Amino acid sequence: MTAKLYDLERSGNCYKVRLLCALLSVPLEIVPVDFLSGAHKKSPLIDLNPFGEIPIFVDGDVVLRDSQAILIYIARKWGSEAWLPTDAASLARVAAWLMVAENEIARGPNDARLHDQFGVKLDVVLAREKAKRILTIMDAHLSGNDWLALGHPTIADIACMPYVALGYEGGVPLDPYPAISAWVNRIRMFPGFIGMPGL
Ligand SMILES: N[C@@H](CCC(=O)N[C@@H](CS)C(=O)NCC(=O)O)C(=O)O
Repeated sequence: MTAKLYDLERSGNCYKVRLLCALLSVPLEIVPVDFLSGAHKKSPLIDLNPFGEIPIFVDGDVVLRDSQAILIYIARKWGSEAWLPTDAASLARVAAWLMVAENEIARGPNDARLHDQFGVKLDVVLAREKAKRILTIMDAHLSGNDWLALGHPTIADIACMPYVALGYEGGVPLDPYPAISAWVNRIRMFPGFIGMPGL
């Protein structure tokens, strides 16, 4: 049975899932969600995810919310050990960057874009400050490393890339961060890479 993704085209969180599935050639049924009319806050979607958010991923009996959790599932089920290693230290290093996607990146460049592109009311000055803080750390890290967590690409790179690359839509362009720009370009070169609007 083909896995199903409840999706919004301009969502970086949904895009991460589409991207990993494309890279691993996992067939995916895309179910567009009428986000503007709040379909994700109503039945039947709210029954699948009481948090009222997308992406939602359904693979048979398995119903998952949260893009990072979904990447873990896809990598473990369809990917090689490389995308999500099982040894303790490597797994923890990948997890640490998944947390950055969920925290510093979500509250930095993602929030700035939500404000500018979707009119979400939030403190955009603070979001841009947070964005600059995490982008500075990432740029320094990527100056000496090709990939975020390990010496090869992992789901950490897939989880962190979209909102960093889309930051310019929230007034946080990548021009001051050459190592991040080079990393985004390396990801673009993956066989099977797909983009999304703005990226
Ligand atoms: N931690 C979740 C966040 C998901 C999320 O914020 N999704 C947005 C779309 S990109 C959403 O559905 N927002 C609905 C809302 O906040 O009301 C993930 O990584 O999937």
